[in-house]
Amino acid sequence: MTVAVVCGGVGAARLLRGMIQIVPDSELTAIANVGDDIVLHGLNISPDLDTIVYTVSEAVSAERGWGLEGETWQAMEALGRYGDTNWFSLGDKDIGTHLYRTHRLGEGATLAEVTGEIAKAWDLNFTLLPVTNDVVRTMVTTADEGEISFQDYFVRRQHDVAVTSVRFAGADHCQPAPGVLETINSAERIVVAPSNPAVSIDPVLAIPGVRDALIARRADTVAVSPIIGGKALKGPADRLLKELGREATAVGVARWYAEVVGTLIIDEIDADLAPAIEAEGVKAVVVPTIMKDKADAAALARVCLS
Ligand code: FO1
Repeated sequence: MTVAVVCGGVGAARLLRGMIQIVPDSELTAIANVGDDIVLHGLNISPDLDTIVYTVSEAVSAERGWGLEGETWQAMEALGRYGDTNWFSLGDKDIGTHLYRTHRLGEGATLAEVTGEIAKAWDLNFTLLPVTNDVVRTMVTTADEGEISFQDYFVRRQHDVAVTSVRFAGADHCQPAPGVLETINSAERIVVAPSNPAVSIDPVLAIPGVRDALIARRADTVAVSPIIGGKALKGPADRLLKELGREATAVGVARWYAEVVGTLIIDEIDADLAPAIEAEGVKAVVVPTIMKDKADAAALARVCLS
């Protein structure tokens, strides 16, 4: 079965770790968010793409969920000496990925081309596509400090500030990367990963043509709720949904996605919310959704395709 997975970072990477166990590489395409991307120290950093590569290749830091296992931080310490930005931690090994990406983009390669090269170098053989080769930046308006960049919000402020709105700067001028719309149009199943709807999936949908392509495929599109028992497993999705005036429950997620998703997979703990989800016109499927290991991820991936 050909499968397209619409991805943010950590939750998506964990689901993909299951997908690769049951979907042949040639039939699997991940379409990933690049709204979190940032240029720091002259380096092009694409956190969600790298989290996917490192997680699926079993190299990710288990403790952090991003970056590489067994990192050292000497380059960051050296930057600290010069008083340069060091709130965004780049591990010594991870920096190699950013150096390579920056070098290849400087040579004129597209982000999709470089991403393919990076994935291959980590022995990944499924297709990993940034949603666009162009620049889109997730921007967060805070109650107290005005608009700040996503990483400024997420890492520097540890997502511990009140948010009043989110926008995707530049999205209107972006084109989907080659293959993105074709994949959405032709995949037999489309899966929206358990990523943050407001800041990980919405920037993918904001690229012109992507939302409409998904609307046309709604019947074949399933999402996995990133909210379990009213809480996000990781990150600020629950808090953000509330601050943006939504319900921080699986029902709130169903409402958020109702236009593009025909089925929502929710955790057993939320079984009693199934009727309210179906009242939104979204079919609810109740299963265990917490991915503690590869076997859990494969089981959830199987449900997504069933
Ligand atoms: N997350 C943090 O909480 N602190 C960091 O210093 C940090 C550095 C970092 C470097 C490279 C990378 O690929 C990811 C990094 N992340 C860090 C994670 C990243 O900010 C978030 O996971 C995503 O952008 C949200 O999906």
